[in-house]
Amino acid sequence: MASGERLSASDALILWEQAPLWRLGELAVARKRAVSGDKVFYNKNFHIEPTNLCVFNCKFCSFRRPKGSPEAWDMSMEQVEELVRRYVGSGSTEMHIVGGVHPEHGIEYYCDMIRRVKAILPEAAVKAFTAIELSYMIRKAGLTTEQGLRMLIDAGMEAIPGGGAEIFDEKIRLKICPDKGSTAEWFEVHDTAHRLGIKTNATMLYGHIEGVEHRIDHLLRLREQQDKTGGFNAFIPLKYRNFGNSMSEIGEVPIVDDLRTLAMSRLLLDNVPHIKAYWVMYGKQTTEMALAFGADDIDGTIDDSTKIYSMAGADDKRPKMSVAEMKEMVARAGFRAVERDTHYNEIEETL
Ligand code: V47
Repeated sequence: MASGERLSASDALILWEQAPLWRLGELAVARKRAVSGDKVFYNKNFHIEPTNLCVFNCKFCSFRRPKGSPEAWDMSMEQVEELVRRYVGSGSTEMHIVGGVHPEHGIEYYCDMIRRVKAILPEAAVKAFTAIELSYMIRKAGLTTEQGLRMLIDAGMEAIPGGGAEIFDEKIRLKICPDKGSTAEWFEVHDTAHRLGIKTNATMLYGHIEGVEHRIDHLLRLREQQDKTGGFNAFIPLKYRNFGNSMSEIGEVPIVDDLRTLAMSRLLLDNVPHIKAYWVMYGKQTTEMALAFGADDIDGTIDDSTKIYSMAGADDKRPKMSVAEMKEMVARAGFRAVERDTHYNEIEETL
């Protein structure tokens, strides 16, 4: 590493398991500084989660409800529009649309949804649908991945979030989400999007039954993809939260494991510019610490618009963070908060 060589799987394992925590932080922050200096990015965003009905039944998921459950929801198009109207004039630059994989809706429905939300808030980018949702709607329509993505892009989709990656190792994936779209499908969607000029994010669900070697394998598969297409904007490690799902007997990993995972993500993914500490999932205190371990993005204002993590046991039941609060957090960690849009263009502060 000191010689500028890329980390191999075996070196990464040694570093991950044996390096002192402070040293990992030091190495990761040095890498972060080389990429983004003293900046830590945030955005003004909100989520739309149109439904928690889902054709898949992932064991780690606390969000899904079966049809007929009193806790299931399935928003109408009018309800989606009503939600978006609340943000007119708010300065939001991103709408993050993700939900369950609905059994009935087709790709036309999702194109219509994108067109309608864009008509209400044209200044906000649509970052929409995990690769698993995309793959399902595109296959259902009998289209190739390229044809399907082109339709959604024409409707106004500008970026793709990182969800659905879970863990790429096929054996572990089969145990935690046996009926979900495969690793190959996830890569097929991201690879095609990159080739069409659409930037995407990538995630990794860690801290359940996988080992460090599976996390390294996951990160190296992403590094290889990034070498080919360069289309990943950000990587987001997602800590498994154990409330209210069918793997609840598995405990949650300690915070030091989160910090090592963040630092190792920064060091292994030497070709991915941004490492995001998603504050909704970590909670605010761990997110502040994450900035000492190579993260340069904390995600956004959220405005109490996502339920995936509160339903899985995250501390904030109604997650929202003001710009002032984000700036204070970043300053306490010794960095400078910079507002960005979905494409990481910096947004100048208006006084
Ligand atoms: O794919 C579900 C994860 C993801 C649990 O791209 C869980 O900017 C932990 O991908 N414990 C969806 N994680 C969320 C996601 C995301 C979030 C924020 C920003 C971006 C981005 C992407 O949530 C799922 C799954 O990996 N998840 N259940 C759970 N119990």
